[in-house]
Amino acid sequence: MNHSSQANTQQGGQEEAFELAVNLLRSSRRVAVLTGAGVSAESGVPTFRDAGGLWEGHRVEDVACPEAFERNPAFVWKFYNQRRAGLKTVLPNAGHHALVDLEQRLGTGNFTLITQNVDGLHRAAGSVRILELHGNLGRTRCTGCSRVEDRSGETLTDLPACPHCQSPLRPDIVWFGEVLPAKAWEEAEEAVRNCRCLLVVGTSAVVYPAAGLIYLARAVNAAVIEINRENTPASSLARVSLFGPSGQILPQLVTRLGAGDDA
Ligand code: BV8
Ligand code: ZN
Repeated sequence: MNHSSQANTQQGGQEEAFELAVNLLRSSRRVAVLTGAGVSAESGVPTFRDAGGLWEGHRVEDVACPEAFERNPAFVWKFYNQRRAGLKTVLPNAGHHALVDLEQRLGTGNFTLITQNVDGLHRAAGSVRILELHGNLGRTRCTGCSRVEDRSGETLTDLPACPHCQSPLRPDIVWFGEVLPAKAWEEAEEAVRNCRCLLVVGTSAVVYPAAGLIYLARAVNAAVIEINRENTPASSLARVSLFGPSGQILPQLVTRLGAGDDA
């Protein structure tokens, strides 16, 4: 049965859904979390949907892909340099910090944070067990010698060259049509296969294979809890959906989880 409560419906629905979510988390020894751009929205990082999935009138999928980089690397780097510059002014929000608390409460080995985000905010907040499925805006990868380097905070030109072999650098990002990093993906599948609860936060659940992890959770009878501002394809798979901003909902969840301990 799927309990979902719109934040603006009768208080009972929200309270009942919250209670169920807290109980599901409390009774789950191992928890996996899948986050998307929505968890960083309250930090001021625009989601893909906010921009209507567009950047300078182009569909993100048409810019974030190898063909676009092949065709016009400077245009693609302009897209990424603009987002890299935006990261200098953003900080983790209360939702990121609540996920750090949850990891500390469950302990290493019982918590895995799988993120589609490339903004590095989970690590900045202090999360430890993080699997970045789609790469990271701070890192560059050389198209020649394949070296991956952390260049966070640096301002790169629109055609940066490798300091080691002078070949063109690319962002260390998984583009549409590219495979995900094998190790991160295998560990993400493993974490979901072994979890008892999958918390799905701030994702439109339309990008694959990441969204497939939600179906995997169902296949192993793990409880899926969704936190989002609106219905998504994950909502029909969720045992409970909590609708509202994750920066408010996550801290409330973790606080109530802790409160139950003292009771
Ligand atoms: C692959 C890096 C093939 C780039 C990213 C047709 C059907 C199905 C699949 C496909 C298809 N055609 C092609 C595909 C495959 C494709 C895909 O899934 N396309 C989608 C668009 C249909 N996938 C791929 O190409 C993947 N690779 O398939 O390889 C292959 C296989 C074998 C061998 C060779 C090749 C690669 C996918 C990775 C792409 N890279 N990121 C970059 O960031 O520049 S994906 C990118 O978009 C993000 O990383 C993110 O994952 C995704 C956007 O999703 P969200 O994070 O969910 O963000 P979004 O804005 O969509 O939603 C935000 C949500 O938050 C909303 O629900 C909103 O309501 C909510 N929200 C907002 N504010 C808040 C909130 N919630 C709570 N609180 C708030 N305050
Ligand atoms: Zn190089």
